[in-house]
Amino acid sequence: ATLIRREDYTQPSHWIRTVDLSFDLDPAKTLVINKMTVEPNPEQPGAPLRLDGEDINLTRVLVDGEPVSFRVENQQLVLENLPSQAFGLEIRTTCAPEKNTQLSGLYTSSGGFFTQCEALGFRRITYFLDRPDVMATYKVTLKADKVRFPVLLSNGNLVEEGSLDGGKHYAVWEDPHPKPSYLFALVAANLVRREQRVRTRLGHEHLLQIYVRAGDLDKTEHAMNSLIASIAWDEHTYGLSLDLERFMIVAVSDFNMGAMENKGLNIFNTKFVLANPATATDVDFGNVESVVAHEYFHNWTGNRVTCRDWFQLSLKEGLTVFRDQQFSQDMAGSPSARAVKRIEDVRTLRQLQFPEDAGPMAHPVRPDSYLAIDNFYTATVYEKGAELVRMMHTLVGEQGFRAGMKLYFERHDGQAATCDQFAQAIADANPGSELAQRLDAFKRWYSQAGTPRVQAHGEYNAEHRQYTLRLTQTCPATPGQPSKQPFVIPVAMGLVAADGRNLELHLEGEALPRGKNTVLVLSEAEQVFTFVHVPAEPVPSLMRGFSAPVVLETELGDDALFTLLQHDHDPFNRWEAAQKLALRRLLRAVRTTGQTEVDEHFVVALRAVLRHPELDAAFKELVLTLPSEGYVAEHLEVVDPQRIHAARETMKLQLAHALHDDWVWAYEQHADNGGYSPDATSMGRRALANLALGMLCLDGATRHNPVWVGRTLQRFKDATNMTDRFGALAALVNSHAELADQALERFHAQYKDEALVIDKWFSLQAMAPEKDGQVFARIKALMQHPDFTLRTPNRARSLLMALCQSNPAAFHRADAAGYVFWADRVIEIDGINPQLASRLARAMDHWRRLAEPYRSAAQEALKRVAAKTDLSDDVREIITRALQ
Ligand code: HT7
Ligand code: ZN
Repeated sequence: ATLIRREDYTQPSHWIRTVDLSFDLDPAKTLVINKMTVEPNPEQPGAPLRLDGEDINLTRVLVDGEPVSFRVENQQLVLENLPSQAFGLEIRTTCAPEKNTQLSGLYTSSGGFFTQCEALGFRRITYFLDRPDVMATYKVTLKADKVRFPVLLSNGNLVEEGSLDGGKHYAVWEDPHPKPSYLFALVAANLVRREQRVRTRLGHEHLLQIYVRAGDLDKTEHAMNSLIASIAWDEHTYGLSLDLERFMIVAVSDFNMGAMENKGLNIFNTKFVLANPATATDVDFGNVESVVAHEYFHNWTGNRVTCRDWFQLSLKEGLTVFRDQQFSQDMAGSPSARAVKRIEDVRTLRQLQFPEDAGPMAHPVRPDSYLAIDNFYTATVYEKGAELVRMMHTLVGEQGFRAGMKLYFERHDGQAATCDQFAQAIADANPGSELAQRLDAFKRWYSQAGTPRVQAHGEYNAEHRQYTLRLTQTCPATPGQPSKQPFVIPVAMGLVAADGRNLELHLEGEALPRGKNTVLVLSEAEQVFTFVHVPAEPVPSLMRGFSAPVVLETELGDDALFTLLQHDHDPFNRWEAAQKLALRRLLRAVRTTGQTEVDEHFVVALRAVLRHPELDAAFKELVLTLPSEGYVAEHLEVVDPQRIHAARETMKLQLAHALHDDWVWAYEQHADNGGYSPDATSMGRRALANLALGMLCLDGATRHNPVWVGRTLQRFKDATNMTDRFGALAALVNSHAELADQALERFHAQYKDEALVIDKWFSLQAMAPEKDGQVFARIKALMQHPDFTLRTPNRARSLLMALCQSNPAAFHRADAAGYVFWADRVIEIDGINPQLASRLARAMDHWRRLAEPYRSAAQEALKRVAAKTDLSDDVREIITRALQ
């Protein structure tokens, strides 16, 4: 395995312009004939052609129809003395899809054939220049048994189909758009479809199709609606239209990630396409909407303009996440629902990306090197990458950003581009903007890893009615980057008076006030901003809407936070104030007695939010949900997962007691029993009702009061949709109520044939709050359940990721059993599916910050995995970094 470095990028020795691929599909032995037209790159005359290949058997190589000499070295087919002009190259190989448990390349799932080529899967299908800057047009012929594989799909347009001898049939597909190999796809399976013809604003007709297994057709309506909404949104928002006559989505149950944006033939993990009210929760509905949109938006940001090399991954992923977040906000509608979506996105960033930036896997949004690129499909590249785009948007404004996108496509449509070129286009379209003025400094966000800290210190001068805000920034060292240069940080902010007024913002030296909300740009290590005509000492509301991916270290006391919670115009900062108040109390408990004591002031403030006549239910649910154990850990130098768990569980229980009557009120007001609709308001009501039920059930179970536990079981039985049924089940399981086992059994029996629901059943049990080791014991027992398998990633994740990533108190055990279990599973899964194994391996990223005895035991487990000589590059890279 060799380390690949960004600075080593060179153009390919040759360009491949056309590809004519033919597949004779057989699960045991598929024959692939690949006929290419190849042009030498004039920049590298006479260079040999090195084609990538992995786990395939080479049977023939012809140049312009003639056999030639070749050699295979380091998984590359090397051809020398090639013609100096364009030539034809034909390569025949075979592969064994049914043996492909890695799910990269061509594999079988539920008896059908599917492909996954990003990032390096195409080389597992045929020898190729498997890199994103080599773009070709493809013609694909598929041959397969007609009965077993009645549906034959590939990218582009169907140009021919028919029957063949021996019970086979064939289909020929042509994709007119040049594309990199990672966007190639084929499907051959027994599927049914929902389809719809749509006419866009420009008057073009398109055929939209969603292919699923026969029993799943009734779960495709939401995905179809989401696709139609995405098409309309991209046309309306960015003037980007669908450039294909036919756009297909196919669902597959064995898939390493969420979905894949193959040109015109998106392949989806079933989890992110199938949803109906009876089997999917509101969260699932939201995920389907955003993943369908995400993959569709890639058609422009990723496919029409792709990445020059894999270091530029965030060019397509960060931008497309930003676009899907914008879309989901627009779909949510009201300002309050938009804020809820923003809070959820920030919560995800903090839960996944902040820890990544603070650990051994910290890397810039545009990484500098990798061993296995699959390890860099990270929260940093995706979620932090989206925050970078969002900051550009903030610095140039809505219209400026659209102009920047327009220029980006004018310049780079049909090309393989870089992150620098994207930022340049946005800046060039907005000359004079804060971004254009500081572009070089802004681009440090792409090259410097780590989460910057912003400290704010405010002083009010009553005599001069001035408020001075001193902002400073620092950034912790990350692997390979001991010191950092200042970042360009947009600080959206306002000033809130103690009586709740949001004040006019008038900066010293400026002729006019800026209104009640403005953006300061912090670009130095320290800057001072002076506000004039400030009538009374204000509370600063900083980083409104989370305007930059930083940690704001506030000096605000509880009273100031209570003021923001009550009065801030910015809903994000209202929520943030509540989080800070809870976090402060949790940290105090963890650092001292281990037990929280919630004070009356805090309870009163939460009650005021819960009972507020105007706030939305969804927002209330977010405010009343305590920071996660992982988020608390982020704020500690030495982490004792058991202490954090105890502190958070105690606080939850105290809030369950203290707000009992309020929870009853909230439940009764919001627990509708009417028809299901996946709109933001109804989802918010269900979320709050379920939170309230969880608290009431916890209170009841702890006090041995059967009333609410019994009502919860009844609700579980009577529920008319999965959100409510699962919410009630979760309330029983999470409170360790005696009735929980009975409900779990019933749930399993009811949904035994619904794989995605059974995944939920596993993960609910794996994520239950640990109590006396019962949860860990149950997870081990569930590994033996007849429905459990490590071969289907969704199922494996439902138990293992749930334990190792999402249930710190069950995982980090004083007897080290969690770590032993982790090491065994990483090794076992690595032999099946290295991508899945390396995701699980990351559960130990933060072992160095653990308190003893966890730290030493974790290190021992890591060393045991490292000692295996036959680890995949994927797992080796993660383990090596962790131990460095
Ligand atoms: N662009 C897609 C990435 C992806 C992927 C990467 C590695 C291995 C398997 C994979 N499946 C999909 C998904 C996306 O971001 O849209
Ligand atoms: Zn993507």
